[in-house]
Amino acid sequence: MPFGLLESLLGGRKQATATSPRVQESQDYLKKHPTLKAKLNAALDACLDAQGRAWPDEIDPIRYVEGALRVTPHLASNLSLLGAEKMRLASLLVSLGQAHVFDGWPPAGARDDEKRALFAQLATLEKAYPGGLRAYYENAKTLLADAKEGKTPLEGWTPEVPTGARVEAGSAEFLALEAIGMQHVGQTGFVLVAGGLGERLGYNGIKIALPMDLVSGKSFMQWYAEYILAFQARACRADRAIPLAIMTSDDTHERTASFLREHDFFGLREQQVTLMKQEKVPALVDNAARFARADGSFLLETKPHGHGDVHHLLLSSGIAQSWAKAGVKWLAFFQDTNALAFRAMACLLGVSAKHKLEYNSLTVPRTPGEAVGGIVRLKRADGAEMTVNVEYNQLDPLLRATVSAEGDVADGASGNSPYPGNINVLALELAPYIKVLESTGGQMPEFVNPKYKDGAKEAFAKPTRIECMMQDYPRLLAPGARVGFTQLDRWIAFSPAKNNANDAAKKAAAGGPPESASSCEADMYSANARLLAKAGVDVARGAEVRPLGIPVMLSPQIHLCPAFAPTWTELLKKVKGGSISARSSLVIDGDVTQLKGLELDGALILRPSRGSSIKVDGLKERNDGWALQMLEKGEAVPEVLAMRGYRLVQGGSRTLAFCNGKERLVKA
Ligand code: UGB
Repeated sequence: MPFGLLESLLGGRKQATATSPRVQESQDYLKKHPTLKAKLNAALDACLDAQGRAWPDEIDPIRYVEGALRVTPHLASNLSLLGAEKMRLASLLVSLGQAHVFDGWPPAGARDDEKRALFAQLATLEKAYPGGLRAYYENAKTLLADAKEGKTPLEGWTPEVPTGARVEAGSAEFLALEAIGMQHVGQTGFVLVAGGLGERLGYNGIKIALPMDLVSGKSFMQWYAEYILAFQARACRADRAIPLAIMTSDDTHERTASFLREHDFFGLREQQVTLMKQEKVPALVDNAARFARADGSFLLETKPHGHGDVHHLLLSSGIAQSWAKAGVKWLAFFQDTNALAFRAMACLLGVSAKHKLEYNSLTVPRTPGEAVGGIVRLKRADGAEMTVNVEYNQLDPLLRATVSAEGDVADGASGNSPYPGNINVLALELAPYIKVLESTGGQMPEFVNPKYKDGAKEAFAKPTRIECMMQDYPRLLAPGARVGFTQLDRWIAFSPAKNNANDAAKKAAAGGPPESASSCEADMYSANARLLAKAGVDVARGAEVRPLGIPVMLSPQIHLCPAFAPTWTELLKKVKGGSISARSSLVIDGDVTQLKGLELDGALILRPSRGSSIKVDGLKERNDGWALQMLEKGEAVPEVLAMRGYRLVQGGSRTLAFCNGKERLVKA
């Protein structure tokens, strides 16, 4: 609303200019309510103080007055608590049909701190969502109306199998792409989305603090930090650091910040790491998008808005822009518990750079029905087309409604879905990304998924909210934008820890990947065994075991730290021949410059300290070794073991940990 109108309403501050009946009505009303008039004056002063900031358009003066006094008598008896900004928020809520939020408020003097807490929460919610609470409410109403009518965002689109780079892990093409990727990794900014609580995993800590394997004991976070440092050591000048942004949420922020501080940022410089906290959004109780109130307080109930918030946050925090100024050309997004993603990172960046892709998602062959989205080329009758992720819950209905009566099934020959599986490891070119976000204000496509209680789709079983996903970014791009994918074998790129043991066992029994803490650990050992085998090491494989009913191959246990070989190319250069027995444990944790002819039957830890290195040439090591021991039912153990169902018993082992700042040759 222009100042003139508000001022005319208040009368006497300036010459009244507007004379519409509504203004007249409002003026009369204000005459009868001097307290409110004083409040409005204060609000106007606050706006004038804010140097030229216009009175927010969304404030209709009549509703403002009504909202404050007539519609919400509970608020009227609390006027003494409300300054200009609180008045603005209160009237905004009233104008959005949310006056119920103030129901039950006692007059000023009682529970005032709780009332102030609501306004603090509203201010946060208003700021966090692109376009504020009004935009949230309007988007929610539209999406809820569409959901009620059964409309889907994919209506009118027909799916096709997309084309992209399908690369065989370890092939000449893979190695060539790694080489290109390594030329670009020094100009990459990494983005970890770690705002999820991991309810499915059922772990009480933050997921990035979970040990990814028991032989090294390293957390996922340590692994990611070590990888970034290994890339940095190979691709950057000494004064340059590869930046990392971590998206947190109320559920993870404090614990992430203190975890990083406690571990001295795992060797990263503190300034290299930025945390950006995503805020939740109001939960909605009905199709009118009325906000839900939290039990036992005056606060609103809020729910996560999804990992798509990462784009808005990168823009609104200024991180994307400042990285671009510092010479960053690419962004690499990754999830919290998929350690293997980094084994594929150089290849992914290589594909992006080679094919000049604005957006490139890493994919793996998808098991039909699996809870990962499918990458699909969508075409419309008017000629429009786009290559996007179709989320797992939408893929089957889309296929049934268009090209396949059977829905989300295997393509016959391979046993896999014909649609590549999205694993949310994304490489984006930064400059066009910033332009797109600036033009959209960081607003992502959204969806709503209410669970209705009744056939008329009027009542919800529990409050819902609108959500967005990071992989929906290509939907914002203009036709012709360079969007692609990079398909790699699953063993080298994807094995997250997402499910608790019970659910994982059920998933495995149904023929899908278990994605538990144990399978994630086992798949890392297996990938390392395969990598060494490809470099000519004779690696024996142990038998499958079934801790907590989940079938996994946990032997031998091999940990190859990023500093040893962040790429397959480097691993091939450093490793030559040798053998590792099935009962062995090998931990390479530091600068091992050569691993030639190692014959291992037992446990060996190579851990040169920073600045020192180890060169192995024909070392033969045999000792009692370490063993994985299955837990007894109900045994009292730390959570990280209980969720796995086994422990590591450290018997005889040999550790080489030189620290003299030189290279030490270790022979037979
Ligand atoms: N995350 C956040 O940071 N904030 C949030 O609000 C929510 C999550 P989930 P989901 O690779 O297996 C995704 O919950 O949503 C972080 C893709 O949509 O584990 O079931 C969270 O901390 C799907 O297409 O995943 O499914 C975690 O790091 C497929 O790629 C990440 O976002 C699937 O992941 C993912 O959150 C998969």
